[in-house]
Amino acid sequence: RPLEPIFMPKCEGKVHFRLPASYYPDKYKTAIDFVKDWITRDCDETVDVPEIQPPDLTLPLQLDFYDEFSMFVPAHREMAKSLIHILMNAKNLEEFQCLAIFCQMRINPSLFNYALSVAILNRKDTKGINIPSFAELFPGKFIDPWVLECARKAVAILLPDQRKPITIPQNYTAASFEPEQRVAYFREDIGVNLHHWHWHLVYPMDANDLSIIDKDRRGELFYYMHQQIIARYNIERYCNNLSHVVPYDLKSPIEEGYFPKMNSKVASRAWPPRFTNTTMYNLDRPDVQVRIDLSDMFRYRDNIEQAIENMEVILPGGGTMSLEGDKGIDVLGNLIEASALSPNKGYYGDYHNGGHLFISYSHDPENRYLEKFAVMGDPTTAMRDPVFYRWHTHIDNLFQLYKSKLPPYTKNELEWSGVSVHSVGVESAAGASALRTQWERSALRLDRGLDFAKLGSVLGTVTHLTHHDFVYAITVENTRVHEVTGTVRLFMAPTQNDKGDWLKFEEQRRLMIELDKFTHPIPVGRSTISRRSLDSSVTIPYDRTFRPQSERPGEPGFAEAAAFDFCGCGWPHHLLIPKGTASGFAMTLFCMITNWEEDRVAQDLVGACNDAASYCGIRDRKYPDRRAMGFPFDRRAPANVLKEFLTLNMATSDIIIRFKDEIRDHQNKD
Ligand code: CUO
Repeated sequence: RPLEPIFMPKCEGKVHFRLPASYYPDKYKTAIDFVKDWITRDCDETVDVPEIQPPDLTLPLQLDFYDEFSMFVPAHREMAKSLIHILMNAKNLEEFQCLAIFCQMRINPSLFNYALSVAILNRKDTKGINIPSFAELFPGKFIDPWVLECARKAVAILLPDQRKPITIPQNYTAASFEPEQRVAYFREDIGVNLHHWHWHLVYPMDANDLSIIDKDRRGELFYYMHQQIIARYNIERYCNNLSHVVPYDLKSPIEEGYFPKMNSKVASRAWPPRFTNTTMYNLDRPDVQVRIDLSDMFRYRDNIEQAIENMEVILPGGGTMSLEGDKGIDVLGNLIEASALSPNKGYYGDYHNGGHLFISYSHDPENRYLEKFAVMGDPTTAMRDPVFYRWHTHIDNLFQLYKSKLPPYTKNELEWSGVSVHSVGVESAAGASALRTQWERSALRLDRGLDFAKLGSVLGTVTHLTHHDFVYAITVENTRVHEVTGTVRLFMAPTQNDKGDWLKFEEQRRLMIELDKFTHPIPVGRSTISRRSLDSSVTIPYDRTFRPQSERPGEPGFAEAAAFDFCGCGWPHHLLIPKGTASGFAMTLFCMITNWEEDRVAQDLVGACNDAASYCGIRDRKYPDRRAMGFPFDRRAPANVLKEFLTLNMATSDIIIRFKDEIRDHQNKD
């Protein structure tokens, strides 16, 4: 069990792993004698861990144990690359485990956890191994530190059955008169932040072995997944009387402040805040070997825009690479991010990552006050900050500039002759054409994130947005002579902005959020397709965000816990539907059915975790749809309003999202 905080009891599964003395760094040698009996007290069995050849940890050890790790810092990426390489090259599972145990006690915990998780997600022999939820291991990155203090006290003083769940407050980072606070429930949602962390874990930006990075359409997925986050956030803003996000390009002060009120578990310090109207300055941070001027960023941006204008990228030797064709958006995604697959980092820079760095060090660009990076410097915490959405809107605008250069889809490319969609609708307890949302209280285990925690769990309860389950009903007609298979594409977008103005097609298409995509047989004649919201290809089930409480075989929830590896990536199901409003927020539901024979990617999906493929892809497989991500809304169209865009194989309907300001307790369905 190499993944847990130091000295957490090692025998929850009743097995104690006895380590050779060579595993312990000097700093623990005396401590281990002291706590040994306590650690092994409840163990039934002891297993001796074999000696190993100590790995060369020179590079990863350059990061102090109590420092912060960020994959946006190039020097940290090099350390992570080295450690991932060591873990990936273990000859077999036993050596891998031994190396992990050996490294755990020496390497900075955040760096170690990142490298170990990437290795587990990419080694062939670790498929299905459970990665603990990051929110449980590093709760300080997700919740109010006061809650952790209570949890520490609870585990120190109370027996497990005396411990009551600790309420994790929902609104604690700003006063209610701060307008941005109206969407804090989205930005600070545990599931949203876990998804983002998990996505970047599944799609790391750098590694020695390029096969770890070079996953099918990863550059395009970087663009699409973040585009969808922005669209979803804008809709939440409209529901809360806020206007859409204003892009941020580092040139002016950031109007929004952000005070995270979180403590770092590792460094025992507070995450730095950012005051309102903070200006960007050149970065000179010798502590992380970062020295970059703002003018460099502006030059990179000009070069990126030039590449889009010319539809070709300049390569290091002076040659060029075309951005035309299906692969263009993928190349551009890797170039703008930038991942190690960028065709020319020297010329186009580390642009998107650089923006994260500038913003996250804006409170102390020269290390004058010895302050570490703020929340924008870590994918685990970045989405909490309003400026995340502003920077990513700027990034998305670059992708949209590229997409605007592509010809609109022709009627021929959109239509499917012989198949027409007559209607699409939803049915829920709120009635036909209506969806219901409200608050929900869920439990989260806190004890796994505490060093020296005694046996037994301590729970926290979080309050988050949720919606009532519903069913889509789609009426379709097939006038061909035989049954066909279709790809059903479901999206939703608002009809009006926060001011009540009706949205034009161009505005609406950028706000289209994917709800689901699935294949379905379409028999000859008229038929109805029924689909549960719970089966969405965008989301992971509730239990993968708020983990089952048991880790013991035989107890409820154990099997689901074991599936939390790649399968942890996916939009949290409780946020499938935007909040809506008390009086009802109007949305357009959109359905398109395309010919699966043209969309399909021939591959075997047996055993693959593919229930949240829309934003996360499928492990070791190709992205399961040949069309551009976001199709048919990824390109501009000559239509003024959505109606003018529709072809026979599309349908829309008006729906209302009604929010009820009540809290319910989550009921486990099983
Ligand atoms: Cu996910 Cu900027 O890439 O945060």
